[in-house]
Amino acid sequence: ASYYEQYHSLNEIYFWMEEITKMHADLLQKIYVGSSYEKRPLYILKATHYREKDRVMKTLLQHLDFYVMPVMNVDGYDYTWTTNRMWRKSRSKHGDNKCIGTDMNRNFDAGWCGKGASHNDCHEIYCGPYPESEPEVKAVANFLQKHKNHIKAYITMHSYSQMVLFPYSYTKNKSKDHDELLRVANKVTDAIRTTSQKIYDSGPGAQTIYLAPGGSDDWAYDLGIKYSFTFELRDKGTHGFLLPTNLIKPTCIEALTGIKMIALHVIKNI
Ligand code: 0X9
Ligand code: ZN
Repeated sequence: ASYYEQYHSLNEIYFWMEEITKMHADLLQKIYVGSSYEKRPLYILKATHYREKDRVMKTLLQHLDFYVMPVMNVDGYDYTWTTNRMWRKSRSKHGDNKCIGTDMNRNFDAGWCGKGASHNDCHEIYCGPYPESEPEVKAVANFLQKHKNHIKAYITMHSYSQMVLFPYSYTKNKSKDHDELLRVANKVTDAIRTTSQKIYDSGPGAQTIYLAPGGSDDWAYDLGIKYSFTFELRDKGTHGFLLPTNLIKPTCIEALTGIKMIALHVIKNI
């Protein structure tokens, strides 16, 4: 199996980011955007310009740049390799809290800590002591804020449940772009069904999965980034968060199909 069909430790991913950006210095840039609670660096890769073999990718890269953050929760990710494979939260400790970790997808300043999040630091969906209390969340929010005028779309990759979600998740109210976002999400799930026979559901987060305030998708949307999505990748619960290695590749192909559909829609509407 290739490098991309295996799971990698955080240090391997750091090494890979360094190597790939050196190897393709003409197309790729590594941008330092801040540091984690445990002082690890946070990086975003920027991919520019074509010289691409894939026809659709070439068209997309002629019109758009892609920013990719391979790992946002660097501390938590490392902890899943050293100590607890199922760790979800950050690794921060606040004040006299009893427990470690804030749910980064409850820590953005969008309907922060309403119904669907918890003020209890020992819970998996702890929203943190205040919005953007997590340095990783602050770093992503700052980056989006700084680039909001030229960011056309935002996609955050999660697992699992096979869904394409869009705002809102902090309220059951429809967003003002609901109809268009539903059309785009349906284009994504249709394309995935055609290419991989896998069923993904689509809809606004609060109605489709559950109320979950403080998410990055809702925050990016309210910042003015209309095409804001959460992909919940494979599977639907058979393996859950422990997706077997042989399913990495087909899952990535689905994710990429979705990204392409969104990017094509964005290009048409620039
Ligand atoms: O609960 C979440 O944060 C996401 N599901 S997961 O199992 N990957 O944790 C759903 C996120 C949907 N979007 C927002 N809540 N904004
Ligand atoms: Zn998630």
